[in-house]
Amino acid sequence: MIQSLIYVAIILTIFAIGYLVRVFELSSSLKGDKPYEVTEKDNRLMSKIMLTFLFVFFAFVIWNLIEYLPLMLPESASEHGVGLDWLFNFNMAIIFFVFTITHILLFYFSYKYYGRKGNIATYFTHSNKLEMIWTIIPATVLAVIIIFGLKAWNKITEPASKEAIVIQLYSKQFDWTARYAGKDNELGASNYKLITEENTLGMDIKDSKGADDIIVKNEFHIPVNKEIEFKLNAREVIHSAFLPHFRAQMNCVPGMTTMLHFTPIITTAEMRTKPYVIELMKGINEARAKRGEKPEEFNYILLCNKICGNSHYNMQMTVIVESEADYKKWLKSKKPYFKK
Ligand SMILES: [Cu+2]
Repeated sequence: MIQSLIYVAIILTIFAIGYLVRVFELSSSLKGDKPYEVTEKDNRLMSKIMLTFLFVFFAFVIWNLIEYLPLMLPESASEHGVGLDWLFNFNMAIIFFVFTITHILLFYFSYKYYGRKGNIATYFTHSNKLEMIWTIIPATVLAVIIIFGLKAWNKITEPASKEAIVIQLYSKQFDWTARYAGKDNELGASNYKLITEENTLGMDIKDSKGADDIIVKNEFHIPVNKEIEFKLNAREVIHSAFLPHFRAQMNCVPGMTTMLHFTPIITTAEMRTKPYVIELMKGINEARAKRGEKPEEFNYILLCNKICGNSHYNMQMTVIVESEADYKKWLKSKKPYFKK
């Protein structure tokens, strides 16, 4: 009801503005004015507004940088992520450089060359020099970005080494399950037709490879400096495994297995002692305290990055990176799924 009233109010306001403009036009024509004629005075005023906008706009950009840069992700916790961060910063540097130059030119020129009577712009139909400049420079910059980008992409998606620890990340509305391949480092077969309340991943009990598989919820552990290969699956809709601290993301698609591999290089405990992370958590915990929530410690996280339904926002799993010894101890404390 209120919504339809709002629509009616909006429509009536538009009509009212239309009539006001008409009244203004009629009164001007009675007075003999030409309301739509743009005078040099109008142009001068506009040029000053343009110049003012340039300064206000850049002040806003700088404020944004100061306000939001401290909320960026901490340094990459994975080996390939260091290169990805470099590529990201390289892109941002180019964007920021071009953005600054073009905006200064755009608004400063609008100020300097505002329309004056008798002022005629230089006119030419063709310039080879200009064509060369705006073709070769962007083409070279784009080629460099694409070559570096492809190299980075191949690093994440090429087949993992044989020694990589295999972990399945199984996504469904709205949680994650991790399955470790166990001693044989091979995941047992599974089939969606075998899914029951007990057997949520649809594991095939006849496949001996699955006998040592370990299933964990809520939190999964990985050893530092070891390559981890993730095999990603989804039950019903497309989800996306997003590990922001490791600069990794891959879609989880029903009916197929997608893959992703990386090597973590910083343990959870080490990351918690980094000055940037301490500062970041201080800010987060101050905000939590204001809402009456308990403080929390920094943790790596696996998120779903596809809007997959109403509880998508809370589809997450904690990732713990620890020494190999601690990881082995933790894994030992878990029983294989079939031996419960
Ligand atoms: Cu999801």
